Amino acid sequence: MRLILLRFGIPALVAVSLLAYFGVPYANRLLADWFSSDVNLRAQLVANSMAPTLGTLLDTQSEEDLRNYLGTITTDERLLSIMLCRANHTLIFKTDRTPGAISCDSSATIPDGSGQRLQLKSGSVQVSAFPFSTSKGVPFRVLVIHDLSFIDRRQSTARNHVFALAGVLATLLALLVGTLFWFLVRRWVSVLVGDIRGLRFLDDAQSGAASWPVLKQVRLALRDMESTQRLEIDFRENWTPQALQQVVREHLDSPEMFAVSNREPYIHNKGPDGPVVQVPASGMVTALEPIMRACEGTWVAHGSGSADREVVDGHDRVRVPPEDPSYTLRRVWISPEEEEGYYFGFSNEGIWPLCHLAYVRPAFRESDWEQYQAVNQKFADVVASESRTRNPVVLVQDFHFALLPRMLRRRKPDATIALFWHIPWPNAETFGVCPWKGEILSHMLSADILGFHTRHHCQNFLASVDRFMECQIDHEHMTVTLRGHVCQVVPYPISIEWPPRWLARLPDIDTCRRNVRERHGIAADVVIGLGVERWDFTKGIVERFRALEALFDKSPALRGKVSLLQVAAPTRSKLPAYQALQEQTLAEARRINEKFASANWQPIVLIDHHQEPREVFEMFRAADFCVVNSLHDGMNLVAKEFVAARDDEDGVLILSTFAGASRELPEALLVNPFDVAETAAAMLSAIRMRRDERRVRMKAMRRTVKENNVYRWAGRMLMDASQVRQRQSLQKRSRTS
Ligand code: GDG
Repeated sequence: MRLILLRFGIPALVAVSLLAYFGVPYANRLLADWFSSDVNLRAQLVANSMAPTLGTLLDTQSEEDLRNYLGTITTDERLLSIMLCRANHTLIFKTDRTPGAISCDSSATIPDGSGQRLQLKSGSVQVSAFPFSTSKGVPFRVLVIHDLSFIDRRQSTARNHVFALAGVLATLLALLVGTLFWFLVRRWVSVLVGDIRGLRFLDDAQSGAASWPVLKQVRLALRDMESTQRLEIDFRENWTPQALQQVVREHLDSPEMFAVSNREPYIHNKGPDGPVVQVPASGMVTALEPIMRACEGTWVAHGSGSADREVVDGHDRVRVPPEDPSYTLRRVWISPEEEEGYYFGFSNEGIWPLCHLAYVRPAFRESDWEQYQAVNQKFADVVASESRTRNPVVLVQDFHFALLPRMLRRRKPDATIALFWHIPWPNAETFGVCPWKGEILSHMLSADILGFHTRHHCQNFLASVDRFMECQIDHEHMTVTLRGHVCQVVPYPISIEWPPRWLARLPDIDTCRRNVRERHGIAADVVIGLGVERWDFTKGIVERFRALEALFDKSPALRGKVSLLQVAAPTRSKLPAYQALQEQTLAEARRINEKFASANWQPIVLIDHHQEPREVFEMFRAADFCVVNSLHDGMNLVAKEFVAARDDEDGVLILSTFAGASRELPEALLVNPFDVAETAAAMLSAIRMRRDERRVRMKAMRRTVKENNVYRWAGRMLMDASQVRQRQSLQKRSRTS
């Protein structure tokens, strides 16, 4: 009703007011002019017909005759009175009803043959003057006075009619204009909504709609706005937790935020004096934890620690980080059978080797797939039941939850869902060996945003979709439309917090070097090479040992002068491939150490257990060079952490070209990890590199990691999520209007 009033009532009111203001006075004036000239004509007829008789009567000077004669003439209702005046404007005679305000003298200014309208108290009159002469030639004027009150009456009737007509016309006009405007706006909105979806900016450039100038301007403005937002994100130099919070507040309107992952950020294990907290060795946790600290919200993850159940409340929730709680960890419990099938089986024996070109054959078992589906559904249900709002923002992490986007969408249709894939995406041919490729792709495509580390991974994903799905792919805008749902495929290179929080508690570089040497038995004059990773076959640990062996083979002078300190944090140890890797690693370390070791030096110092983050960062600060020679790696955060730890602008990074990080850190010494000789040569270059070159390279890498920190990673993804939400709410409005 309000809409109708706005659309039609107001324009009609405006039109009637305009007509009343300008139209009615104009019509009044026009009518008055017409009537006045009619009355004047009538007066002339009367005067002309009286003239001969009056001439004779005036010569005889019989007042009685004049009274009788003029009395009969002024019986006409509208002819009020007649006055006869001399040439010197004195009265000869006037009939009874002559208004007192009119005299021969006051009418002297009326030109002969014309009339003048006068407004008297009793109403308006018109006085018309005509010159005549008596039979004897004496001049006199006849004033014919007409009553004009009938004109007033007619004017008022006419005004009422004009008002009524104007009202009807204005209403019709307003209806017409309103309807036209409404259709026009609807058309614009629908074209703009299409544009905003990002699908048709260029496609319909030829269409009629695109040629509407206003629409064109609005489109340009929209595009400008989007690219300004993008620039704001891309060129903001100082990405901090506060900047990220600002994005969440201003662009997303502080929504309910969820992160979902398999690995939890804090694990509570049983210790001799009660639960002990452990930060797991996981790139995903390293990246996401600072984001959740900044954005608060709820992190839903598998409760895998032996004391996890002891510390949660009645809703399986615990506030973390333990030392300064800022967000909620919601633990999900899964049975040993579920863990076996979903985690060890499908995730780690199926998808992990499928996505990494490390030449480990993926295993696909029907029973694993069933557990994978069941656990994905369990997590979707937990997120849906934890959520108190209609449209939360859900950041789904990694390959453990490929099915979650669709499962969650069914429960929360208005949620904004982003799935970030932390590992590489293989080419279509490789992905094609997965028996459930269609199900995986279609579930993933229910997300609003699919993030990968590199454009290359995005392209591999689009190629897989192209090969195995019936849907519409827009390669230019990197979108996939499946059953009307648009999913954006975007590269977001992940990173670390800057500065890493563990650095704050560490001493200066020299002290760190001393501590590490002392703790691991490395002499003061020995160059320290460092490797830190989960004990995974993709990380190239064995290849690294062989490169070290090749170095000592080729440069015997370096024996006794260089040690490789290797942290291998046990991971997925239940799986045969990982057990075999651990055995092989230990055997190779033993073999190489036996080959070169001396009384107080050994080439490889292997730490085969989990380290605290503080210890890891102390090693980064103590090392002369760090080797990251992954056979295949989505990004690799160890490379970035090493750079971040070096506020002395020293240390050399050796980096695999098959790690996503190599795209951002070309100042590292880049190697093909399968080429042992090349890796050995890079180690030699690192040992021999001059201080000034080390500084130049490290400085450049530090700038990159500082600017492209994890807050920017999340900021870009959340900005895109905010655009998705804007589009969705526009679509919704256009559907309901
Ligand atoms: C996946 C992708 C991608 C290592 N040992 C210990 C320990 N770490 C920490 C490191 C680092 C993290 O674990 C490893 O991160 P990466 O990125 O190197 O590797 P993945 O775990 O395989 O991560 C990878 C990442 O996701 C993010 O997207 O970069 O490509 O494979 O932070 O410092 N931490 C502790 N003790 C250890 O013994 N506390």
